[in-house]
Amino acid sequence: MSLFRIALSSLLISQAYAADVIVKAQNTKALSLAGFEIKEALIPSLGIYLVRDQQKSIAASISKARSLAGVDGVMANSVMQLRAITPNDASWSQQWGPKIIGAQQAWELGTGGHNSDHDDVVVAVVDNGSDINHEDLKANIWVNAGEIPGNGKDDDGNGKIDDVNGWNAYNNNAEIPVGMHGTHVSGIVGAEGNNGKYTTGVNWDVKIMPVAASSGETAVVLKGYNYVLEQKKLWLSTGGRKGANVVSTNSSFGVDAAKCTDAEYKVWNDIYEAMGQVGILSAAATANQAWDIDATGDVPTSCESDFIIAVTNTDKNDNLYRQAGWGKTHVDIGAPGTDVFSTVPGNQARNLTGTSMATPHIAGAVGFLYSVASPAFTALAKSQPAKAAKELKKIMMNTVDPLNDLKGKTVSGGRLNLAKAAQAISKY
Ligand SMILES: [Ca+2]
Ligand SMILES: [Ca+2]
Ligand SMILES: [Ca+2]
Repeated sequence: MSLFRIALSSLLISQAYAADVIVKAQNTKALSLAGFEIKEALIPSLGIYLVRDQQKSIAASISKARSLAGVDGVMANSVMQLRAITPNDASWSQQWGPKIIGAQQAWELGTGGHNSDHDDVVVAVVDNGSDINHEDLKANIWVNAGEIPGNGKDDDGNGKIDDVNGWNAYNNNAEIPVGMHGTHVSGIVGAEGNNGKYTTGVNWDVKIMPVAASSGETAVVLKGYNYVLEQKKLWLSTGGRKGANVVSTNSSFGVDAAKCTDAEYKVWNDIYEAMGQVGILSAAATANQAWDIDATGDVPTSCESDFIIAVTNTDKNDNLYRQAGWGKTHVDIGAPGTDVFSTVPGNQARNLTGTSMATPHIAGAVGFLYSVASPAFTALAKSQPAKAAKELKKIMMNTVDPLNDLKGKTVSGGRLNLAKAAQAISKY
């Protein structure tokens, strides 16, 4: 129960074990005489016991125990449940996505940002750029602590000049373009939550690393991913003093009907594997086509790496969107992607639809799960990052809400349930 970070005053008494009550008594004699079975001494030094009797209702048992001499206090043996949290963001009412994945319950365990060792959790949004000055994003954009902005020097020695917030692989510089698509995706991962403005991301708090690299050109894609890979390697090798604790990439782009095994795309799989080895899962959007991509192929979602989480698009009725790919072997999971309200450039927000919108729910969830994971999982993520990543993916896949529309069409057969995944990893 202590796993739930809820203030005692906010507990919901939602359920109780029939006829079990907790009493504080000077001794157990009167209780025994009155027919109470002393089940357990909970805190012997304070005279607190768990007792049971044959009354049909808790209220009757409580009232009977209260009537006894020497009994100082009686209460129900309540079971706590995760209480739903409602953030105050202006457009929350339009955000069906977080609601359907159980984010409100998951947020009882934490709202993102840091792991149990207080390290920042970073999600790399590999896209066409991001409006890093958007009022609902700027607090959650990653900052490279080792880099002095705008001095024309590579202060942290990673070979990239002035890379303060991320990287632009199109132009080989640190200027992050303001991309509409990437801004929307970024907001789904981590628009600042509960600040009264716009929307909330899956994470209220997280560090988003914008990497401009979504492209049909493999060279650009590889350079973008390589930036992420090198930052994570640096973070691991310096014990967190340099680099970035990237746990997930979001890739809401791809090549329709392409085979990952073809020579020109084979290296894509290699980079997902390399990132996986340092504990980075890659959430990838499958095609916006009513296709079985096991048959048609797709890059990257038909690539074989275990570190890819291939995502398709479900709507608010938990149906597979009419223009979204599936694949029993290659498409892992569904997530909200239809009419998703999120941030767009110029301090705006709007609805967009696509596997592009589904995928950042998963990338955001990966970041979120690292933030609520148990200390044992955090330790594993440092000592064996690849194993931790696979364990996290397995938990996410095993805790989905099964959907008729995704049965036999996806590996997991369901849509993300963030609350269940969060509870599982918090007990890892
Ligand atoms: Ca640098
Ligand atoms: Ca610099
Ligand atoms: Ca907000």
